[in-house]
Amino acid sequence: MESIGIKRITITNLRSMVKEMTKERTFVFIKPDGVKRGLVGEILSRFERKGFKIKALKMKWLTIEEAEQLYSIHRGKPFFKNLVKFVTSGPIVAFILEGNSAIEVVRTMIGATDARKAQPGTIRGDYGLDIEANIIHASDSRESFEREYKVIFNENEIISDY
Ligand code: 3AN
Repeated sequence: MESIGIKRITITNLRSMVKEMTKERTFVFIKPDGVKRGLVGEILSRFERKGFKIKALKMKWLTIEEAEQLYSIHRGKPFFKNLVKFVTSGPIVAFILEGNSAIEVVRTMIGATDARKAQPGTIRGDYGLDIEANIIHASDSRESFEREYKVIFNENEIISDY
């Protein structure tokens, strides 16, 4: 009886247990240039088709304080002021994605920071032509994710499993 019970647990749950263990979240936002150019649907669609689950989604106009918080690691760099000005120049669309190795996979999908050098097939490679107006941001580590998503989302705005 006992061994049958163990066997049943292994077969029916193994796949979902592995999926659960490899699940990771990342924070992404489409910058004002991407929103103004009408790329929201196209970009969300790429992530959905790839297999990521959207766990939270919000359109908003960042305040200067929020932008400074999001980019706090760049404070003091020569481009910081222009970066804050740029990301507050129009609304953004922010979201949290969940899936296997989300941070790494989404970074690959968005492409290099300098959109002029980003590979064709990546979001920046296909739609951007600039290092500032580079369409999209995505967390580059778990630490960045933990810091960044809290600037935009409350815990109760993240949808639990569906
Ligand atoms: P990424 O967005 O690829 O993570 P970061 O974190 O190095 O790149 O830079 C954050 C943002 O700061 C970039 N998306 C870009 O808009 C801006 N940025 C970075 N480096 C420069 C630079 N040398 N000149 C102007 N803007 C820059």
